[in-house]
Formats: sequence, C-alpha cells, structure tokens
Amino acid sequence: MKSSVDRLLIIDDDADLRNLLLKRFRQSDLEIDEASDVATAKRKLYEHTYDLIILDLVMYPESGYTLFELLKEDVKLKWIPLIVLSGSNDIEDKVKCLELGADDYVTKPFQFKELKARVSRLLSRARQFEQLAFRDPLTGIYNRRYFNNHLSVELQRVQRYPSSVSLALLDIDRFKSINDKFGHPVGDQVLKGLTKLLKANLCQTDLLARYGGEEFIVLLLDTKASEASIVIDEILQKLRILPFSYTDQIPAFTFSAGIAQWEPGLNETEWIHRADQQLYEAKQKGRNKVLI
Ligand code: GH3
Ligand code: MG
Ligand code: MG
Ligand code: MG
Repeated sequence: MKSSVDRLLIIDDDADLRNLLLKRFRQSDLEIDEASDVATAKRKLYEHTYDLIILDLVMYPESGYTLFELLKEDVKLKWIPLIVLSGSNDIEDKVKCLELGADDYVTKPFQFKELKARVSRLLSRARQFEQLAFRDPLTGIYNRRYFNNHLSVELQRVQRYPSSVSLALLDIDRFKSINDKFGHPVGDQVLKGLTKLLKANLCQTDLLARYGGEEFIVLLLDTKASEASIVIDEILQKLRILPFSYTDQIPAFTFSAGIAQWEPGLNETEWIHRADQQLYEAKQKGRNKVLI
C-alpha cells in the first residue's frame, strides 16, 4: 500500500536543474527520483509509484510531449498530478500541455517557492481525490473501483513477466443475521474488525479492498493458490481463536473464501469469477472455510 511520504519524479535533461530540485525538495521532506530522458522516465514510471511528476518539454532524443499519451491514458498513471516545467513561454505550448492533460505549467526561470506551492497544492488535491474516489469510507481501505483499476495494471504486468499471482474473495458468513441480532452499528464494527485483522496478517505487497457490502478481495503477489489458501485460512483460524481481542466487543463471526490463481489467458472478469465460484462452493459446503 501507498507510503505516507510523497514521491516526486523529475523528468528533465538539465542535470543542474535536477540537482537543484532534488536538494530543495528533499529539504521539504519529499522523496525525489529523477530521469534525464523519456526512455528512463518510462522505465521508472513502470517500475515505481509516484505521487507527482514534473516534466520538461525540450529534451533529447525525445521531447517531453512524447510522454503525454502514456501519462494521461495508462490506468496506473492517469491520476498522477503533472506539472510541466519548461523554458518555453510560448502560449501555444502552454495551451497544448493543458489540453493534453497537464495540471499546471511553470516557466523557467522559476522561483522554487512558487513551484513548491504548486506541488503542495496538487499533492493535497490528489490525496483528497484518492480518498473520495478510491477509498471505502467505513474501513479506510481501497474500494472496488481502485481494485479493478489496479487489477488491470497487475494483469498487464504478469502477462509480460510471468509469476504466481492469486486472488482471494472473502464474504462474511450470515452477516445479515449479525445486523438483525445486534444492529447495523455492530455490523459496521464487524467490518472494521475484519479489516484490522486482514491488514495485520497480509503482506505489504498484497492489495486489500472492500469489494462489496461484506465482501473483501485480496490480490496476493508472488503467491500460488495453495499458499494464498494457507494465508487466508490462518486469518480465519485467528478469527475463531481470538474473536474479541481483535475485534473489540463484537460478536464472534466467520467468513468463507474462494481462491483463484491467475493462469495465462484469463482476463480480470474470468479470474474473479473463478474465485467467486470457489466462494460459492465454500458457502454451499457449510461456510467458515477457504476453497481453492
Ligand atoms: P452468507 O453467509 O450467505 O453470505 O449470508 P449473509 O447474511 O452474509 O449474506 P447477505 O448477502 O444475505 O447479507 C449481506 C448483508 O450485509 C446485507 C446488508 O444489509 C449487509 N451490509 C452490507 N453493507 C453493510 C454495511 O456497510 N454495514 C452493515 N452493518 N451491513 C452491511
Ligand atoms: Mg530541457
Ligand atoms: Mg455477500
Ligand atoms: Mg455474507
């Protein structure tokens, strides 16, 4: 999941300018990465995650303009704030960049203080946007929209670089009766309690999201179905043994889960469907179990 320190990528062929920005932004407690050309930028954008991008226009051999399509159409990159930092004071360049999706345009020479203010404003907007668009307000974890976007990104990656990736779909058992018996607020506490337990027992690289009312989904990287099943089953065991310590004053409950490992040729929908079929089986077979 995202770390709390914001990461910037500076794409500029001017080494002096990159060094200056590196130094000044680091003093502002931001993490900075740099790329001196478009090819390096593409590689870094693919390998890492950034919260804001500062892009130069005049660069060799490829100009900054050649990055716009990737930056504004890729599902992983399209919401990252983009500031163009250019020596061109030409109104045509300014308009074109804004039309292509830049969030701001700053001309060189510039005052660092002004650039920093623009960076801060865009970062805070992006954080608010993430909360509203991609987070579940009750549990604070990612929502279905974010998960689906991320799953497409992950699928592209695994198609390129094959590895074991598994999906787990979890559904709380007889949740309706918990609501009926104890009331909706207690039901909400159960959802929060399970979120806490899942977060405490999953890896940093696993992506957890609330997929529906009382349904959670987990993407487990570098994990075979058999391994994912063990991880999720251990969580279910903990719920049986320690219902109260983890979930402060809420009734004991269980969940059922279905696991599916990605196989070549499966698209997102088919992959989730496989996990869902196993979840359905688990419910049929009496609930409170994890099936592959
Ligand atoms: P099963 O074991 O077959 O999954 O049964 P179930 O009762 O868990 O399944 P069902 O789909 O019948 O009920 C899900 C319930 O979850 C119904 C809905 O009111 C409740 N629910 C959905 N979202 C929330 C929420 O945010 N808070 C609370 N308290 N309840 C919710
Ligand atoms: Mg340049
Ligand atoms: Mg359900
Ligand atoms: Mg349920």
